[in-house]
Amino acid sequence: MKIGITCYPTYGGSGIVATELGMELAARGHEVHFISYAQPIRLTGLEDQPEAARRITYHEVEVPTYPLFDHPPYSLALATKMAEVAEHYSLDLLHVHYALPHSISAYLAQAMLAPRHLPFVTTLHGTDVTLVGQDRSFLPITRFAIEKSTAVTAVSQHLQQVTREVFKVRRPIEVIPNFVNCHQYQRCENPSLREQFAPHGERLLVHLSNFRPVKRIPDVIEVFARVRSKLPARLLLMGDGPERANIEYLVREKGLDQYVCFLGKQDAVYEKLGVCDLFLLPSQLESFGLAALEAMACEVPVIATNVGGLPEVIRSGEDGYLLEPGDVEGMARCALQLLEVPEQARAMGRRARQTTLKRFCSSLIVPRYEAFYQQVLDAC
Ligand code: GMT
Repeated sequence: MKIGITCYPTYGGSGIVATELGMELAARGHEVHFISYAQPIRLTGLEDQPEAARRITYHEVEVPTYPLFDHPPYSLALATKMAEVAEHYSLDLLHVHYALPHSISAYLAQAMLAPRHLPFVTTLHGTDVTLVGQDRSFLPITRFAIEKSTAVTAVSQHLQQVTREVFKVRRPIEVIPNFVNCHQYQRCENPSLREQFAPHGERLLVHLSNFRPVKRIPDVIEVFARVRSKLPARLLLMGDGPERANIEYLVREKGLDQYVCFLGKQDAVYEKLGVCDLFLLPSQLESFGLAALEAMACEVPVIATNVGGLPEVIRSGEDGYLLEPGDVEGMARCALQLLEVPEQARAMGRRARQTTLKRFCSSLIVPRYEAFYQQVLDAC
């Protein structure tokens, strides 16, 4: 198949899923065209797969600037590029990740190419529905985007249900969960890296996100402070975003700065996850929680919240623990219980890896996308 993929190319779960999907599809023989305003950040490591790399093309969307345009019209530039690429490379379909504005651009591209029919699949990732879609001003256009898509997928049953409730759409929404490449994401005992982060054999906790308020990173710090008061421990914070400065301030205020390491945006997150003992994700809401899955693949148990799609990913008591948002006391108790007996944490981490292997490996999920595309094409 010849597939055009559009996503937000910078850090964020939806862009990561879209990029990993494109690379996996190319490795399976499909021709993949990424269409976006910047090269997707995870589009790396292709030197090791020259065959797949030959099947991947990146098309940059240039947004015209003109004094009249206070707001450069990205959605229109994207629609134009989608139509151009679809025509020139005879794409079979477009797959857009995140409803706004990508589905609307795809809808326009489809209209521009008529009478030729260019189907487009929209994958809903979460914040496009739960945050953006619920802003009243965006609700009608998000609903329109969902209705006009040739087919729609959601990354969890929770998101499927919320989408139906919020937008009152009756059309089918296929649940295809997120995935992780289980060969790449695995535990890697790397004593020198671990020593770099925990030089005195301390327990190593980790959090990875785009540092947005919905992630509740102050709760990560609260839990860590409680753990650290009982056990020697260090905390790695990976990622960056609008909350970073507040968190740095909070860490200093609590006198924890020498125990907390801000790594910023990272490539090859699996290398760092693979030396950690415990992952914290105390989010207010997660439609899936890709970062938690990445940790689980690296045999790192997860303490997260009992919200959104997280219970579909993490079995509380097996792969980690799920608690109510804001329950930092409970999270600290679970963390201590696990970290006080390191073998217990390792055993839970190994179970988390088993869950990942059984349910979320790219080798299981990517074929579901292929089958879904075929179904879409057969119905056209
Ligand atoms: O979490 C974010 O703020 C970013 C957002 C995105 O679209 O990049 O993440 C959403 O999509 C991810 C990939 O499907 C999911 O793993 C995240 O749970 C979801 N975030 C939320 O629902 C808050």
